[in-house]
Amino acid sequence: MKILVLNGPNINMLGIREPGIYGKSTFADLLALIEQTAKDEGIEIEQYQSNHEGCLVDKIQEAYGKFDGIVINPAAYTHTSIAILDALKAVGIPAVEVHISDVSQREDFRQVSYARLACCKTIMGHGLEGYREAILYLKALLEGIIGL
Ligand code: CA2
Repeated sequence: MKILVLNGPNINMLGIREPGIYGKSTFADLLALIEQTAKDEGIEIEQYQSNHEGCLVDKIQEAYGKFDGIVINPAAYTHTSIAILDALKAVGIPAVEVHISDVSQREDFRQVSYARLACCKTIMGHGLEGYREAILYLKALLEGIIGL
């Protein structure tokens, strides 16, 4: 089983500012948590972060035929990017949307998620742990233990 974990703009700055919203953990901590989850669960995982919308679209397209699932935190592109939505729809790979913060309790402009329209589940407000939950959810889905 191969899962692609994608992170959008500024996620690489985690832990540097706004600990009240995103916590004190760093991006390196996030990468390590995902690596450990992959090891524990016997899943092959590739991680990719970009500050550029087109690079994220390219990575989603390249996942076609190679990955069984996608975990994606599109960050600010969540609220603006029809291109990421279309790419997720185009590849048709089961995808889970993750947000570190609870975007439902934040500014109005964060209430829209285009990516969500192509995702089978959204996990928000669980901090970095949300990524682990997303991976476990995809694993159960892909193994047929749970349904959509
Ligand atoms: O809660 C999330 O995971 C978000 O996707 C994080 C994005 C934000 O634009 C989304 O609305 C919700 C922001 C990524 C991190 O931005 C930082 C800002 C300041 C300091 C460090 C990171």
